[in-house]
Amino acid sequence: MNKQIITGLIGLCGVGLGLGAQAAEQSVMSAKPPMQIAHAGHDHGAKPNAHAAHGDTSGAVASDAVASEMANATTSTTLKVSGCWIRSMPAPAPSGGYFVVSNSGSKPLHLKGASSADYGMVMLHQTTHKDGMSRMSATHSVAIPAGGQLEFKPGAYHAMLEDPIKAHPVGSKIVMDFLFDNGEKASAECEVKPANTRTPMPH
Ligand SMILES: [Cu+2]
Repeated sequence: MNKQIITGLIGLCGVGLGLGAQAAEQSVMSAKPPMQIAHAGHDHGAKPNAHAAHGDTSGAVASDAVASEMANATTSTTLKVSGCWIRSMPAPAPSGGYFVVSNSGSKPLHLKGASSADYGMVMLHQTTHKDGMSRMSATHSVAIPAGGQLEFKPGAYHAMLEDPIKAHPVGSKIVMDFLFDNGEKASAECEVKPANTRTPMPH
């Protein structure tokens, strides 16, 4: 993973955005297969083969599994997704999706995945910061505390929306569905915002 690609990944995750990051993103997109994105986020050092095995489950296969489970899921009465927005990026660059998941139930639950009819693939990502570097990795289980909430935001957990079905101009609304490990789902309407949208500092 060379420095240019890592810079691009940071841009994808919304930590830093600019024309330079967008240009680097193009090199990420041409560096398929997508498992390289998941690979970038792992830091196990001495186990490259374990990375590859994990990466195989992180892309389109996992996305298909989410889609079929989503179809069978019932709409939750205790899990809600609010404040959803999507950072507009020109295709074929992936766009980041940010939102707050709240759980008014008495048990902690996990977000397993997300999907949208407007995108070919939606993945859950986590950005981590270590030794002055930001990395992102695919994740399939994000804990939502009982009676609490978790914010998906730039520089932290986020959704990555890939393969847009059509152009999504700034101001348009996109429906995203979210799948949880109790077999329930939630939907949110997400507003498309400009690429340079700034977010408040973590609080
Ligand atoms: Cu990401």
